[in-house]
Amino acid sequence: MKRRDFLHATSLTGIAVASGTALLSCENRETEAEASVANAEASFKITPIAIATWNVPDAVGKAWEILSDGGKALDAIEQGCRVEEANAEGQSVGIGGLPDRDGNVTLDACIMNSEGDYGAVVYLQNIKHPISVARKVMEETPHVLMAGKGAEQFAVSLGFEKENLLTEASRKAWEEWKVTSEYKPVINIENHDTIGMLAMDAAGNISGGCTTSGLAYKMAGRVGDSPIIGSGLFIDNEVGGATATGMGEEVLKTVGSFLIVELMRQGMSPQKACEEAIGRIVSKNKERLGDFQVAYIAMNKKGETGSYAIHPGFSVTRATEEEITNTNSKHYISDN
Ligand code: SD4
Repeated sequence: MKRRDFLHATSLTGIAVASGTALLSCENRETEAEASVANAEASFKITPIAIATWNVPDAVGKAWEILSDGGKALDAIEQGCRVEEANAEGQSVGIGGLPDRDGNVTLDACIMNSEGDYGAVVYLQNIKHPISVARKVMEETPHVLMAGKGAEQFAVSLGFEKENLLTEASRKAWEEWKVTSEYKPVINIENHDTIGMLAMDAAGNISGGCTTSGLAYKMAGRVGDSPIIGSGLFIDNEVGGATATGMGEEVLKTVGSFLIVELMRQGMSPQKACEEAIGRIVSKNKERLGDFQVAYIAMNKKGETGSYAIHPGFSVTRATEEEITNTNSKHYISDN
């Protein structure tokens, strides 16, 4: 039963009840109407859910805390992502992120709400929580995307604190890298805390976020897919959402998250849509598949989820009423 029909059935019940004894066999009709409303409610029972790329139980746990308390998906996303951004041991997001070739930690993030609004920051330095700055861009400016110094000044003007994001461990890793200075992204090396997260709240609204320090030892100025609408993240609250991780250049070239949402709009399951989006990348990179990883996760309005990666090693963290789990994703390499 469609939602429109459900509302229609609900108003019919109202009419039947209001007519009271004037209607012959009214009792039966009421019972029928009640049964049909109960069925409709069952088929529309919204169960909140949060999923994220990689093994991030603390972040997804935080998001779940908010969802299970009746909170909004957007708040769950922001608060969940902040957990990993603040984790100094995670070397691919927020504080502790591995720097670019020049030793600068530069952060990218975006957030999208169920109304289709979007905010993002790219090449942000010295601010630990780019996901929150992205939300401020969305909610408090006429813009959607802010970069570098301007984004930093905007954040500082709102009271965000400036701090050194290069931890001792990440500085050491960079010093070691400089010995050879060989730029060769290693599959799943950051295994992993770059976080793409999707959540549906009890009202059935979906939001998403994505936050990262990008690829380790990237060229100064490089920006990946994560903060770019349609590539690293896309939400359409009528359909669902998708988010990406891995080699951003390949996600950008195929506008992967938008593609997945559009495929779901046409009726594909989240799983099949993720597989199709990975398939597009695979078909264009047959000769160099061994060089990089890309993975997607997706969720539709029924709360069904899917994930797919090119290589093994990618996993998805999921929080539902029952539990928080981390499961290995299916991937192209063993399917072919
Ligand atoms: C990027 N997609 O900057 C990000 C990095 C990432 O797993 O997700 N790494 O290309």
